[in-house]
Amino acid sequence: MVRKSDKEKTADPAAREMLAYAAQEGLETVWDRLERQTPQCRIGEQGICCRICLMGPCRIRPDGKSPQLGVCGATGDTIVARNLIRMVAAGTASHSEQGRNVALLLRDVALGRNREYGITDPDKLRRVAHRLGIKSRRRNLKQLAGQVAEKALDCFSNHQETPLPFLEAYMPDQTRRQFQKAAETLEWEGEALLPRNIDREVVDILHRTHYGTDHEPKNLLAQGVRCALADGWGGSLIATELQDVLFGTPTVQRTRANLGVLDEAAVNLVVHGHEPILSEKIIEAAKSPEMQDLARARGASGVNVVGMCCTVNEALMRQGVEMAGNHLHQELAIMTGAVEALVVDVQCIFPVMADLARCFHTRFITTSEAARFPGSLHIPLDVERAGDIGRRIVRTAIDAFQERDRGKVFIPEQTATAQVGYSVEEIERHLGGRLSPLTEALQSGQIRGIAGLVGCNNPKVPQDFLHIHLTRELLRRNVLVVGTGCWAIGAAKAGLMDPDLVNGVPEGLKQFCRSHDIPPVLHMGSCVDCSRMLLLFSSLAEESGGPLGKMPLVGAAPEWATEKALTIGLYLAASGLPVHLWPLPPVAGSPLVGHWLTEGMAEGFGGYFLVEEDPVAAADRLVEAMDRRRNGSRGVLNPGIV
Ligand code: SF4
Ligand code: MSK
Repeated sequence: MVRKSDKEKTADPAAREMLAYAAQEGLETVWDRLERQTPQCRIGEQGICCRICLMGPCRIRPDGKSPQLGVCGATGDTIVARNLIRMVAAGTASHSEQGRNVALLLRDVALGRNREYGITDPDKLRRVAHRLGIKSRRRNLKQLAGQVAEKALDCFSNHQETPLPFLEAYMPDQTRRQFQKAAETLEWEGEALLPRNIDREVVDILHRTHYGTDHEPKNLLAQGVRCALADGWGGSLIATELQDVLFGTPTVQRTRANLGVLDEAAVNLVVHGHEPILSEKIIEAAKSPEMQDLARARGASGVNVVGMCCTVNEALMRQGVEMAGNHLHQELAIMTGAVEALVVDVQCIFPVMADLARCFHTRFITTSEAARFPGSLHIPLDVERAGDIGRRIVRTAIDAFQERDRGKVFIPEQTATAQVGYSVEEIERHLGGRLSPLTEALQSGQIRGIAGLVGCNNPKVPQDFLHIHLTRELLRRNVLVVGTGCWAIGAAKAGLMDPDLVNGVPEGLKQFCRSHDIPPVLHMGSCVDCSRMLLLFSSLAEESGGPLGKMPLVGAAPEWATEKALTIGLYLAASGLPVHLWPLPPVAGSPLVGHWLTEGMAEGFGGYFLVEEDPVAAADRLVEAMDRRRNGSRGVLNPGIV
């Protein structure tokens, strides 16, 4: 067992304070559990174990000694490729369920079955309809919403041919042609790499990875790409676009980040997970005079709704809700003793939260039938009574306030100011209604490139360390940084989204940001909003008349932890971007798969993965890739994922 110091666990001073407090109080954290799991299984780390059938489980020896085949004869290459694309299927499914739920809600609003929600952004609805080829003239908003929702729902199961309707409507022609060329290198024909429908691509992976089916690693990986594209140009894109229609397209908001946003005097309600459908109603209820009065009657100063992970990324982009933290802050927030309710929807929620909440007065409230936890208080979201549910949840938090043990309250003071809310529309608005100033700045070299950063925290990496240092190193090299997810919260906590940061960046970037009144680090939203980055990048490529793979654009998922982050990385790399990852994905057991993800992808798609632990070296490699693209060559730089 390797013991890490608090400094090795997190780069966040508020988290360090909480870790010291947790140790003093005897409270366990994710870092303690990781220590007890260390050293982790080397065979699992390398992706060479298989549990697909009951003749197994099988494992391949990493040292080349026997056994080198599973009981059925599967090789390490097949096993690694199968395991990897099963992760991609799970990532696609997770984002896409969010998209499906939003599409179903929009359909019900359009049909008048749901009166709890409405169309907050009619202009966005018209823009989406226009993209989808739906004529808006002489149609009222609800008719239009109904047709958009049906088109979105078609992407899930009805549409059986290539490509799915949202991809058809949104993907620029030259990006589409890029995939035809890539298909040839994989011996797939025409547009076969473009997804047919989202559900089908997930099912296809589960089918072809079933015992005794597809054993050709490259064929398996090609299906992984097709499924990841169903996420980027399907499920995630649908979630982003339709959430904007229902809840509003993000605009610039000022907010604050870190545990100091918890208010000792108030009822603190933390929303956590990914979906905005319920959190919008909770925020609405908490702001109501009725709930604020009730809180004051119970001795609190009011109700303070803050959030974690991507639920807060959604809420802050539209309402300026403050960020209590990212993935590894979830336990720490409860340990402050000042949280009356932690309300979760889906994904990235530790299963231990119910037990931890019981050590305090905190109500751990689950709301999704897809995400139940033993020991939680379950208040299911019924979208037809969402207002009532929101009020019930806020009332539950207010009731818990009286049970708060004042002696157990310990809130670190740290907060940082952040300016957030950069949808593609908002970026365009700052650039005078078009993206051409950004394209020109890239072409002239005023800005060296754009990096899209995504992803999680992972206790194997000091929390936020890579997020902060890779971002700083990229800025230092005159790169505009955009991003989403827990990276965005980590960057905000570290002050990297403070608009004053512009004063410290190189001249070209500084002048560009100042003349367009944007900061050099742009918060573009939640995990599903990586689709905003995909749209931004492909629009820039379209404007400049070349494929994405020739633009000085890169991606990175430092500190990634989830299957969703891998899927995002794969659709960005398949779209033509060099994508940095750390930690190493579970592919070290197959040099063939490692080679395909680097040189193989570079040859077929233009994009590829690079793996690097050191933020300075990662920034160097990403910037070198940008420069090479600017100079017309897009070869792989220092390939070698393994
Ligand atoms: Fe073993 Fe093959 Fe079954 Fe996998 S599919 S568990 S390698 S026998
Ligand atoms: S919440 S997927 S830990 S970014 Fe979207 Fe954070 Fe990663 Fe979950």
